[in-house]
Amino acid sequence: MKVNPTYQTKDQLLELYNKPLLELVFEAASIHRQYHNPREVQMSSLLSIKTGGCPEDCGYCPQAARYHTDVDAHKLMTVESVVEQAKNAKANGSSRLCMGAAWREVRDNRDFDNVVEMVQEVNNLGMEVCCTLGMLNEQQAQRLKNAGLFAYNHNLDTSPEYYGDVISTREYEDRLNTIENARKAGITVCSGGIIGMGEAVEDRVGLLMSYMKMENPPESIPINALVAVEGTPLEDQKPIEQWEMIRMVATTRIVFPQAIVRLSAGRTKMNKEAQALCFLAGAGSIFAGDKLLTTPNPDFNEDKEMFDILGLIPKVPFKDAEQPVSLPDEKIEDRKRNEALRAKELEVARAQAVHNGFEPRKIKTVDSQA
Ligand code: SAM
Ligand code: DTB
Ligand code: SF4
Repeated sequence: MKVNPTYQTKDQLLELYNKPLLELVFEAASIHRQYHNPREVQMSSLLSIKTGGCPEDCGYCPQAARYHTDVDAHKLMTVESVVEQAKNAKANGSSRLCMGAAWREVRDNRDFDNVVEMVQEVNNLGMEVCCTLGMLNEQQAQRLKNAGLFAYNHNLDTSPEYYGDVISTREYEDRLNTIENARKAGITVCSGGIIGMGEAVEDRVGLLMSYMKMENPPESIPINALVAVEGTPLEDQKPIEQWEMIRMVATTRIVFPQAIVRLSAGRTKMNKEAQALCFLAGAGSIFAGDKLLTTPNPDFNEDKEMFDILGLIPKVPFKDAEQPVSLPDEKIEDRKRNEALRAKELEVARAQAVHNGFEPRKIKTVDSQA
């Protein structure tokens, strides 16, 4: 049961969201137990592989170039450093790595080739690989799929009605298209939203309605509480009540019984008791590690203590679907062949030069000049 047939209209969803809290949590917990092991919670790590300097105007985002925040723009990380970070995350118990790039959209350039290589390498470590790179077309999605991508994250963020109050540089429809492209390539979809941006409860359930209308709703639905960052248009938003996060998690769980509901950004403002209610109400995952993409998150030890207190166990990778196979990527293989060829040519030219009596050129170092 991908969508719960009991709740079909916006009014029914509103009524559900506003139910007496413990009734709502009880209903969510009952459904959660039918489809999931309630002790298992996936630990997923986030890694910002390309930080800051984004041309978009998402009102919540510290990485938008136009807002004056503490986030500096960086180049894309190297494949080697991503692999190192992935190994650390795995050693700390994470079974999934979500790589985020502050891009409006994916472009077919060397950076994307490197992301494809990152996906191959991290998948070969035995972790579920998720990417969130902005908009992407069908061919790009297919390339990521072939590399072994398990999930693509692209959030609708809020209802279609409230969306325009938060973002103007890309349409709701664009987001739906990107989700569709990932879906067509056979990648699982991770898509959710943010609460606490000044929206009404109608917008929170409006977001869920958007997913209900899909032929295939997302396998993974992250629920974020706004992290209000200084310098962004939403910097003055008051933190939402923890009860709202519990209600949103519970409502999402009831409406999409099979999806993994992710208790995402905003946990530094939540106590363990409120998080416990979220797990009871069906949250099946957290982001682990002391940083989300650019903002703070509880550290590993804090979460380990919480797991111990609540009797939770980290979920192993690929419990719900098979591990994708990483196939060789034509473009990367071509480049590697060309590089090897050029290196060989250089070697031959050097050997020829030595054979003809030319000394290989000595490079002066600062020391030898002294
Ligand atoms: N640039 C890509 C995009 O927008 O699709 C990927 C990265 S973007 C940071 C991924 C998601 O993080 C956003 O869609 C939003 O839901 C979430 N996010 C960003 N800033 C946030 C904040 N301050 N508080 C809560 N969630 C946030
Ligand atoms: C999602 O829904 N939340 C994560 C992940 N998907 C990419 C991102 C949260 C980012 C919070 C703000 C920051 O750290 O920059
Ligand atoms: Fe750019 Fe993504 Fe941030 Fe929007 S959410 S400004 S697209 S990095």
